[in-house]
Amino acid sequence: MIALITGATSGIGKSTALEFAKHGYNLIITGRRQERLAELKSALVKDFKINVLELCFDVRDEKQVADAINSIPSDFKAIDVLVNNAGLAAGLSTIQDGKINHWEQMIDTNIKGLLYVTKHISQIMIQNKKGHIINIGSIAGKEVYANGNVYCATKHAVDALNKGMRIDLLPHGIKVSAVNPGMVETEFSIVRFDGDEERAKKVYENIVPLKPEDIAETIYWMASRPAHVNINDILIMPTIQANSTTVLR
Ligand code: NDP
Ligand code: 8X3
Repeated sequence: MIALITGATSGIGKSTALEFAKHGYNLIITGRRQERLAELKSALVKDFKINVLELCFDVRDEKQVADAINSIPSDFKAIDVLVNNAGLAAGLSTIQDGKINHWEQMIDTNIKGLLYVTKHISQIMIQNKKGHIINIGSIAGKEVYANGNVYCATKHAVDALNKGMRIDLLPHGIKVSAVNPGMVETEFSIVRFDGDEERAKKVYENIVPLKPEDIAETIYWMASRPAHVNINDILIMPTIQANSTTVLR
């Protein structure tokens, strides 16, 4: 079995790579940070004796996506699972004060990047007559919170695309699912606040957030249901979080 995981250099994607490796999957791991991909590859090969292909590319660049996917050798082409995980929030501010470059980064990564990868990989899955696409959305794709405007919009788009892809790929026997997490402690908030680690730390202060492993286990569980079962959508929250804004601290 083969899984391709985007954004495997950190957080949820990295934990998902470890979870699938634990269950014997061979992996295609992707991200922009080459060194991290190389480190993860050697750890996975050493610890789990699986085959790993690293593909270093930026999901925002359609040519890079196409070239990387076209370079996949035939022994890695029978992709069973695609985890569309690469994504980010950039900034947290009102619409009137939002930074255009933050908006473009989120739209280009979370929507367009996910689309580019999906287009190319779904074509391979259609040829193979099998596959499962698991999209990582968010509670931000189900609700909108103050200052979350554009990030929430991109995750609402992922929610819509998850539903749309499921319709389009139904005749080809390809499953489409989404995992929508609440707060997960990863590098997410460091990225959101442009590297401000102190501010990021405060997001998770005095709470027990989800761990990336919790999401990874859920993704693997979805992927390992019997052939006749598809989990369309899961919303998974830390126990201390009732919705986007109600958090017990
Ligand atoms: P991290 O910042 O820890 O990981 C993000 C991953 O995405 C990294 O591996 C990064 O790799 C990759 N990535 C980002 N931009 C690009 C790009 N342009 N091209 C290729 N890869 C990219 O955050 P998380 O693990 O938390 O985030 C993973 C997903 O989970 C995201 O879609 C996020 O929106 C979603 N999510 C996160 C939640 C949270 O609270 N943490 C809650 C709900 C959803 P690299 O930098 O090497 O390119
Ligand atoms: C990440 C969760 O609540 O910061 O998608 O938007 S939240």
